[in-house]
Amino acid sequence: MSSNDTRHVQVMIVGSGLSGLGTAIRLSQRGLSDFVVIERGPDVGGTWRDNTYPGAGCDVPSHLYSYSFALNPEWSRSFSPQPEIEQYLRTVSERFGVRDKHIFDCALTAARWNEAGGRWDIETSRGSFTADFIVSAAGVLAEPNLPDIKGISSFEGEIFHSARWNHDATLTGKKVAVIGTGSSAVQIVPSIAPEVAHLDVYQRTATWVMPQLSRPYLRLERFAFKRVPGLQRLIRALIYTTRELFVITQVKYPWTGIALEAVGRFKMRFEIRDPELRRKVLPKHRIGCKRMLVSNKFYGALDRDNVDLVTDGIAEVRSGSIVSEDGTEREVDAIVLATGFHVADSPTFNLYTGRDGRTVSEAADAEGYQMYKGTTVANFPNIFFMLGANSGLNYTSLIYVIESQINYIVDAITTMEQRNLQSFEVRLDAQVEYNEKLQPKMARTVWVNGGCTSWFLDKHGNNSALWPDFSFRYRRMVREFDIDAYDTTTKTL
Ligand code: N01
Repeated sequence: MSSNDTRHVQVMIVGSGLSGLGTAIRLSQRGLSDFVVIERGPDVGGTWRDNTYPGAGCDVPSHLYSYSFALNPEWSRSFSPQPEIEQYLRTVSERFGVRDKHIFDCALTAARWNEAGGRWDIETSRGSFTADFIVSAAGVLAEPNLPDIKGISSFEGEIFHSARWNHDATLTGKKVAVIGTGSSAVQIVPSIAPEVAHLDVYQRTATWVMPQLSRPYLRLERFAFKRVPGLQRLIRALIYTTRELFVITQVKYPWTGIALEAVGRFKMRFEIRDPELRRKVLPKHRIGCKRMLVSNKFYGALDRDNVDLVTDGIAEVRSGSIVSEDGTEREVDAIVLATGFHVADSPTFNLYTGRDGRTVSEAADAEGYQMYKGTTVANFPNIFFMLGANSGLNYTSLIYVIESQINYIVDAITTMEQRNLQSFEVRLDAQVEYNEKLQPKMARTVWVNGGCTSWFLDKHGNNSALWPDFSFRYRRMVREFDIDAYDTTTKTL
């Protein structure tokens, strides 16, 4: 690794989605310029660059789904479509002057902690680096989960994952299957149903669907967002507070969940004519156990004459058909895999090797996927995992957590500089104590006792994805780098 071509940086940011881009901007605002962002794709945007499926959009209101330091009066709708968010991120990267800090089409291939040097040795598809600190901002919903279904590799038609939409494939007039009924599928199904000849939607688990309140903004409103001082901040605060109440549904008081389930049942009655279909889409778990879906068009699309909801499991895929477990064979020209992502088992975690020679994945296999305050891990000095274990939110804007973690990271790096420190590593006892306090809260949530499985759970059945409390409490917890929880070493001359 120590060839002359190896470039040293103080901070290497891996990934340029919302987390990595935001970190780059805040580092440069704090006068820290010795950093680079490597991005495996051709541009910034992360999940909002990759998910280009028909109907893709955000189910968190636009004014909250923006950086606090880059409000956007130009949002065209109350809930933004994917192309607008992707464009917003590109514009922000230009406006804050961090594009030239990026190396695009550059994938991390390995990062190993160098104990003697007190730094990371890093291999990428575009050369070697060393770095004092790594910010892993690779994204939670970045690695498509491709289902291991018998015969799937023998399928001869078009087949692709929702996050890798093949825009060259024509679905118009074709027999199409969508596998999965999560947040991606509820947007895809209504978008393609009117154009395909026939659509089979394979549902493994029915999930609660809530009303979608999206509407275009009037010109007058957009004018006001631009001209009325504080208006956007006020709207953000109102949306933030309303969304924060959702956590009560999932963490605290079940009666609010019962009320929302009543809304869900009413929606089914109102939007679905076929009683058999209504029976099939009625969830068996408590609302919020899986991420609530948001759509006014999904049930209507399932109720169309050219759409069938298949609830018998998939037994096999053949060259031109899908066979369900009841033995029915359905011909199909194209398959869309709306089957979600690797989260706790993301392949990204195989790339980082810590002080004891184990990768993050190996450590997680042995001890469970746990971190300290959702971002640092014992045995892995000088690295931050953005949106790491138990720092996700499923009811409000993830950008709120991202900006909270950026505060912590920037404070950590400046503290290390001010104190002339070389390395930090969270103490194992601090990490264990933190998680021991977190788990009883988690045990009360609907995510673990609501009668479902979901991508929130790791392979040990623990919810290692979500933060089980109000998001403002998370922000308060990481407002400054608590160096006492860390072992540190001093720089040598
Ligand atoms: O993925 P998912 P997603 N055979 O994991 C099914 C965010 N997001 O891409 O429920 C058959 O939710 C699986 O079935 P089951 C949001 O945070 C946001 O839809 O496991 N089926 C499920 O139905 C979201 O939570 C937005 O039984 C299989 C589906 O595939 C996250 O992304 C939009 C299967 C996967 O659902 C992920 O959403 C889109 C198999 N082998 C995404 N394997 C918005 O803001 C999996 N499934 C609107």
